[in-house]
Amino acid sequence: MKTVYTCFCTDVIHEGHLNILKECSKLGRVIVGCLSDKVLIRYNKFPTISQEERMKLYRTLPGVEQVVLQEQMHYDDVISLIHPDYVVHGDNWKEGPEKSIRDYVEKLLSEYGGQLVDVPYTYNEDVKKIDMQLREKLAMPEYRRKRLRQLLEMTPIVKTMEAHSGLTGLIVEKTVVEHEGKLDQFDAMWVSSLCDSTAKGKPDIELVDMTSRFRTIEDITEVTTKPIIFDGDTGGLTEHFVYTVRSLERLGVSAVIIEDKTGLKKNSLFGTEVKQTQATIEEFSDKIRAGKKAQLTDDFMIIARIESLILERGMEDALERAFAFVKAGADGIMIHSRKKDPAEICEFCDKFRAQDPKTPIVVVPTSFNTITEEELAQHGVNIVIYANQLTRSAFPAMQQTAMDILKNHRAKEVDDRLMSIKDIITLIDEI
Ligand code: SPV
Ligand code: MG
Repeated sequence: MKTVYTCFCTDVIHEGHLNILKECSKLGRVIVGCLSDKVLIRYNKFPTISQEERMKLYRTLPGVEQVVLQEQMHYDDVISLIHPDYVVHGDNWKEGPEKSIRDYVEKLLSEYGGQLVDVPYTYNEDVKKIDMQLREKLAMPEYRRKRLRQLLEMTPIVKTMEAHSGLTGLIVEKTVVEHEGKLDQFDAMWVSSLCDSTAKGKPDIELVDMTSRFRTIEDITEVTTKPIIFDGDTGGLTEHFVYTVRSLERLGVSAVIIEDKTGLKKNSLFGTEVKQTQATIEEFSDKIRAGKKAQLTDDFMIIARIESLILERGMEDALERAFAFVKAGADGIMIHSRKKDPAEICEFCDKFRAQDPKTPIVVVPTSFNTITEEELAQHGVNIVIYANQLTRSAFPAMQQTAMDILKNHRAKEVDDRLMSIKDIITLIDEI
């Protein structure tokens, strides 16, 4: 009897999966792989049920003899363990970013005479509807809100990219890259005060009011499913912050980060070039405590951002604040720096981790941009935020186009570097 292996990464079984199993059964005894959560979040969409529940589900399917956990995107683990005569997969992976995985599996199989079978992918209305229902489920506030905490359990580093509109939200949601044979994507979105304000042509001084910031969140949630970390600036007055917490929870936001400043807030990247005042430990701890008390769900996180390194108050001050804010109930700590050298961030993380092995650490490597995600994770960082790079890449491109059209008195000269009309009119999926 030949051994047949197929890998599933779905939460819901539809006709397409049953068809694959039928084809598998014709070839031999069927082993189904369940792609682990850790790999699934890089490869495909976020699971709505746990890997244990998925394994249980796959065991109930017709013709399935065994279910194993697949912990590598490349199939190395399962292929060396099972040595299947056949690997069966839908033919949709012959194109797009998944193609490199298909090619790799084919190579692995050819080393011992195994065979790859591509089954025609089942495209029909029912399959499309199930896919859409799953996406809609992930977009619901109760699913989206808890997803950040789930990610913190699943992955060593939550990769977060800024979004300030429906369109930038879509970029963070949909961008999947294939690099060195592996797929990758962002885990979460950062609704930056800097980029949200800049998109509205306003300075980053808490001038754009919460109603307007919530409107931005809604624009993003309407077209995406990934979790949102909201830049709450100073959190405003404590009496106002408690309402902000409730509103954010209701919108399905996963976390708010508030910074320990008081008075007129300026962007941290100005550092000491402008007047900025840090709140006292007591004042800020009170705000955290009030926010935590107001919060209604267990999912939501209030993350305390420490500005001591930005304001050159020293490492000891930063650490003292971090421990105090955790004691006041903060669910995470964000430490910021505007130095090019990541040394002070690493020193903070190492010293914090020596005393607190668990509380999530967030960093925003805008200035210290040479350090990699992996290196940050080695220092105990859990969430990395790319806070403004989409805005900073779009602005010069648009400005150059405006200048070139003015210079040439027509648009022909800029056309080659623009997205095609066909691509722009079909960019947004219609329901
Ligand atoms: C933002 O993105 O608005 C931030 C991060 O708060 S920073 O601009 O680096 O202060
Ligand atoms: Mg900000």
